Amino acid sequence: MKHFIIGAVAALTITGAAEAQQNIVVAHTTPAGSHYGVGADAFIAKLEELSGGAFTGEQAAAGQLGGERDLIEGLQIGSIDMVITSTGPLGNFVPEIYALDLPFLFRDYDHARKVLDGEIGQELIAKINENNLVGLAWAENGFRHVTNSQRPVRTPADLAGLKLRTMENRVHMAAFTGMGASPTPMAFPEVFGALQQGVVDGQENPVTVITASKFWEVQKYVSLTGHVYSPAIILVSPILFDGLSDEQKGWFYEAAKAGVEANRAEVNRLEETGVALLRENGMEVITDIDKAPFAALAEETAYSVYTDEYGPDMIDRIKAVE
Ligand code: EAX
Repeated sequence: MKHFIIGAVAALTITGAAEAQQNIVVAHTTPAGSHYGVGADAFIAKLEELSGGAFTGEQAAAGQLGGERDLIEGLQIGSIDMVITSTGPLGNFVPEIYALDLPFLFRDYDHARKVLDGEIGQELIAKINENNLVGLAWAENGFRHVTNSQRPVRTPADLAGLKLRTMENRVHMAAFTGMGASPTPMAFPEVFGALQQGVVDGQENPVTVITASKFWEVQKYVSLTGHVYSPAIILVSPILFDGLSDEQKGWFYEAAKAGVEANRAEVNRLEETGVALLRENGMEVITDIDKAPFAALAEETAYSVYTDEYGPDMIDRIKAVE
């Protein structure tokens, strides 16, 4: 009898708490300590603070809930709350986003952040919001570089015959076909195993991801090609978001800003320290790369994927941002 009473009181307390609290799961594909993980933690901390604990949060890191395409689909059907994802698979849902994945488009980090934080970034978030998704803010993955297990890559000729994993992104696949590699699209959670088993020879990702995923365990060479800037975005399920009050929505936007700030600071840190880490872990880093021939080939094949449908206006506008 005594036990029964204690049990009943405890159950009431838990029920009360459950009604007041909502736990938000932030899913992504890289490890919990990565640039996305740091961003997710900052988002969660800010959301908890602004809501006075009404919202709590946790990460579902390292692709435990699926690859980025699966995660985006999950947002649309409401099985996933929130996602931090690269734009890699997003063009499959919102084709206008392909503009951001064009190779050799952004000059540097300042240029990319200025575009994404400005009018163009807002316009593209509006497009995302028209497609059964809610974009909160642009975050960052970083400039991508080619790694492989076979040989140092310095010129497009060195890519010939290399089986290279790309994201599930038509622009990237076209770019690598143009540069002479054999692109193999694959979801990120499968990449480490595919490299390990030799299903593919190489892959391309920013220093952020190469270090977080310890690709040095399965790759010998990294060429600092910086062939494409990889944006990331913080997305929330429209099913979750539509159920929030305006005040609560405001907390999510505010918390997303804190997430982006922490994420970009971590990208900056890894841009400064990451290459040394790759060397320390035995990778041969190829830095003497003439990007011009890569750019010429990539642009020839990749830009038309976007311009055939939408014309060159957006590209010109992005390039014009100082
Ligand atoms: O967003 O798929 C990729 O290569 C991405 O860069 C990775 O999932 C992080």
